[in-house]
Amino acid sequence: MDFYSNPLPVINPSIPYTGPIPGGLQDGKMIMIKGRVPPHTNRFHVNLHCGQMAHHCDVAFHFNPRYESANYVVCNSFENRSWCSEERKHEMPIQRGETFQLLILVQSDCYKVAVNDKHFLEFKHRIPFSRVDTITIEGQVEVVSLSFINSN
Ligand code: 9QG
Repeated sequence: MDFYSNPLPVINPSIPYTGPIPGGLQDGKMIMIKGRVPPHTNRFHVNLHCGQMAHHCDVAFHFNPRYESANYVVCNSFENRSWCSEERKHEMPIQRGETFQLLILVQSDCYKVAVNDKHFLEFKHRIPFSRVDTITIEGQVEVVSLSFINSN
């Protein structure tokens, strides 16, 4: 991996954050988010969007930790202005009040998500990842850095 081919990370973005994914997505590309979840968070999400009008375009991947009576993670896509079928995982690797590192790895058939260097879930592509060009991070979360790591 060539260090110099990776764009500079986004440092301490204010949330909500919307910004471009430099170079778009390819098989092997990684998005790394380092941050902290405040002690009283309810939920936050990371969206990989197809287009820059964040709330008006398709979302290829919605990753949404929820802290309710039970803690769980919702994954979904948003297509033609509607949410599609949710995939829920009743496990929470990101604890309230703690720092975390979230890694989204693009593979040919799915997004693979690891938290704190441990594999957490996969989300099969419903929308071709070649359409994704924008990332949004919203909700009750603090982000220290957002990095894009190219596959070569
Ligand atoms: O609730 O579920 C994911 O399937 C919806 C939420 C929605 C998503 C969706 O309201 O929240 O998490 O844009 C939204 O409203 C997001 C933040 C059935």
